Amino acid sequence: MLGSLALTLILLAVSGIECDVKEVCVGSPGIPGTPGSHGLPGRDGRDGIKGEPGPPGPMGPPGAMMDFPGCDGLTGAPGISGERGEKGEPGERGLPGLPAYLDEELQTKLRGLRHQILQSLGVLSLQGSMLAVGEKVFSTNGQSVDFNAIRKLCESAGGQVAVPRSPEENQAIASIIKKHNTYAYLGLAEGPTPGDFNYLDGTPVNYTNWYPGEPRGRGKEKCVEMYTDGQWNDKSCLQYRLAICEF
Ligand code: MMA
Ligand code: CA
Repeated sequence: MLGSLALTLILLAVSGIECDVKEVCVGSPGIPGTPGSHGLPGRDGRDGIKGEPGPPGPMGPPGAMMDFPGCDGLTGAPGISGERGEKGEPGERGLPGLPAYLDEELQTKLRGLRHQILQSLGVLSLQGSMLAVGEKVFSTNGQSVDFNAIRKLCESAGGQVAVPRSPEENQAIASIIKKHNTYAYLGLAEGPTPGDFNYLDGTPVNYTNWYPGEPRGRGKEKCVEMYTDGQWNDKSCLQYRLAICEF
């Protein structure tokens, strides 16, 4: 007698229909079987990383072949540098250079410098910061201070207290004074003899423009001021007068 499951399978096979059929268990599972025996050992693993070098071994006994020294050891580290040596003799003289007028590079440099100087002079003149007369340039900072302060101011700027040595220079200084509507000290000082005036380097004055009757300080007025009309007066050095320098 065929069970209903077997009958179903037969019917399915005969009809040509294929499908999976799971076994359907209705009762409780049986007791698990006993575990199998251990398998065979696996293959060896890969080598481990290299260990630290061991400590040096003890020194060996003195060898029998003392006549044959071993090879040299490795070269030691370089020592610290020695002291600097004395300066050597100058080298041989080089070839003669070109005359300046044939040195194109030098001429180009000089043309550039000339251009820059002319630019600066143009700007300073236009701003009224300087007045050029021949080789000289006069300039004021607009401040009125005593004679010694003017001397220091001018020297610290690389110049000297302005002093006219010609009618043109006198007129130029006078124009600055008029513009500031004040008087200015000139770069002159009375020497030991009353009435004798010198430039600040000690050389005697060789151009003057005294106001009529001056100098009349008789040794008591050791400085010289310029009035707004350009005439000179000997005067105490402790007044406040316009600082005008020349360069
Ligand atoms: C002041 C002083 C002098 C100058 C006379 C001119 C009174 O003194 O400026 O230096 O010579 O005036 O009168
Ligand atoms: Ca005077």
